[in-house]
This record gives sequence, C-alpha cells and structure tokens, in this order.
Amino acid sequence: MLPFGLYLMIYAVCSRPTVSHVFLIGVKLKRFFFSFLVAGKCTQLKTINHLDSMLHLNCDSGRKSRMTTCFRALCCKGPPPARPEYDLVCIGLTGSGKTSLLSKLCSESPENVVSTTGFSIKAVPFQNAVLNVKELGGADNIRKYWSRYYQGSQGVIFVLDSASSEDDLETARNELHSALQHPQLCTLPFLILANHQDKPAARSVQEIKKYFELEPLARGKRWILQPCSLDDVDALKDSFSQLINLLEEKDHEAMRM
Ligand SMILES: Nc1nc2c(ncn2[C@@H]2O[C@H](COP(=O)(O)OP(=O)(O)O)[C@@H](O)[C@H]2O)c(=O)[nH]1
Ligand SMILES: [Mg+2]
Repeated sequence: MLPFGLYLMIYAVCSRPTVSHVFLIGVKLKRFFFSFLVAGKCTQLKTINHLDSMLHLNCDSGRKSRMTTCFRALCCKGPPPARPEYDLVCIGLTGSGKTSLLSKLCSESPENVVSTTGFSIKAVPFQNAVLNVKELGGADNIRKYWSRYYQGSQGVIFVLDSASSEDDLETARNELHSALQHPQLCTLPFLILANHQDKPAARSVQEIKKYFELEPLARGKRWILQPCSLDDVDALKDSFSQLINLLEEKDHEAMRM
C-alpha cells in the first residue's frame, strides 16, 4: 500500500488536482491495490502503466514525467527506456518552410519563426524517437556551404515550396539532385516534403515527382515524397513517422551486419 499512498501524496502535491479527482483516484487505487497483490509480475507492470495513464488526466507533461518516474522508482520498475535519437539535416531553399514545419512539430508559436541565417538545431520529439534536426539556411550565398554540415547525419529532410516560381523549382531540383548524389548523404533515408500545398498554385505530388525525376534518380534509395502544409500537422507527423521507420530499418540492418 505504501507506494500507492506515497504516489497519491506526490500527485496531490505536484498537480494540485480537484477534490473529486483525488477521491476518484483513491477509489481506483484501492481496487488496483488488491488485484496488484495477487497478480503476477507481468500484470503488475500493466497495472503500473494503467495507473500512469490514469493519473496523467489533469497535469502537464513536466509533472507527468516527474510523477511517472517517482512511481516507477517506488515500484522498482525503473525509468522508461530512452527513445533512440537520430541526427538529421534539413535543407531546402529559403522560404520553403523548414523552420515553420519544425516549429510546428515542436508546438512552438508560428509568430516566433525568424529567417534562418547559418544554421539552427532543434530536438523534435516523437513518441518513439527524438530527431535532432540541423536546419541549414537556404539563401543563395549559403547553399554552397551545405555540404560542410552533412557529416554525422543519419537522414535528410528536403523541404520544397510546391507553389514557387519555375526558376525556384528548378533551383530546388538541382539542390535535391546534388544532395541525393552527395557521398555523405547518398545512402541515407530522405524525406522530401512538398510544402505549401494549401496554396492554389501548388503542384501536385505526381507533378513534383515527375519534374524532379525522382523515380530514376532515387531508385534503390530509401526516400519518401509527401505533400504537406503548415495547417495539416497530422499529415506532417505521419510523414515523420514514415521517416523514423526508415531510420529504424537502417539501424537494424547495421546491427545485423
Ligand atoms: N501558406 C503557407 N505558408 C507557409 C507554409 N510553410 C511555411 N510558410 C510560410 O513561409 C514563410 C517562410 O517560412 P520559413 O519557415 O521561414 O522558411 P525557411 O526559410 O525554409 O525556414 C513563412 O512566412 C511561413 O509562414 C505553408 O505550408 N503554407
Ligand atoms: Mg529557416
């Protein structure tokens, strides 16, 4: 009973819940306690996980993780396994939307997005991995230095503006071709984001695939081409989970070798 009692106290101190919420949790804890005593180890762990999610109803993520850690420590479960981290490079012309998309994934306000000069690094958290994304500024005078920052990358995100002028689209195509053929990137998974899809002038993914000659050029490589826009964060997250799958596959292959 001690761990549950302690957890309830920690919860009450950390989250300042309503009286009815504490009462509800108390009743549930009592029920859990009896089944916990008679259950095997596997069921006990499931019970702990269930409690974790139940007690997370009312509090923010910082408190959640503190409470979960306390409870896991009290019940000898230990902290949850660390999520794998991958280092990625994010390239694309200025204005394609690199910073905005990454900020959106980090739930940051779009008002804080400023033009990237040089480069910036963001840790973008997902449920099963953390992506350390290095965004390289896309201005004309900076692109020639991109390759100096490729070392150590495990994957590539290329963002393009699907509604841009013909000239810009051609420049983007040339940059993508150079990246796909670069010795430090050519074996890595690529996520190509056809952004600005909300604009009427946006080309479709099929048009972009043809124009960028992706089928012949990226044959045998791991790449994903996805339409996206700032206002569809679910589709954006889905594209990133596909990229994480590719990164994990590559990890497993490296382990087998
Ligand atoms: N309409 C629209 N605007 C976007 C989209 N993505 C980015 N933007 C805008 O494009 C501008 C440049 O974005 P930014 O993230 O700074 O581009 P970066 O230079 O590639 O980092 C900003 O004003 C964004 O609000 C999109 O999907 N749709
Ligand atoms: Mg930027």
